Amino acid sequence: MTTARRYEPATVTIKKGGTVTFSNDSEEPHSVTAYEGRIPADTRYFSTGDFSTEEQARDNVAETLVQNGDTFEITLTKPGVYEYFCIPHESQGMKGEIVVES
Ligand SMILES: [Cu+2]
Repeated sequence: MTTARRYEPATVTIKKGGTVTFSNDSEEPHSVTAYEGRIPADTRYFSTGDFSTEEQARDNVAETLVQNGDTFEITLTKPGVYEYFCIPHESQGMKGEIVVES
């Protein structure tokens, strides 16, 4: 997560069972929040703040925020594409995706 309000890189490809670590290298807080309809079916929803639905995450923005210097890790076991966004900066295009290969 960068000062340009972007995830860098915006697309990451991993093998199933792999882990992605997000690091906030900017001065302002960001979230990593999955789009509920844009992750593989029958997959556990994820968002920073440990919310189980996108609506809950959006309703509790303050609890989703990752501060400067902090990290968030996610391990994904199901192949597919996982699209996510930053709640405060979604409208500015702060979005990314994780591609999990089988
Ligand atoms: Cu952000």
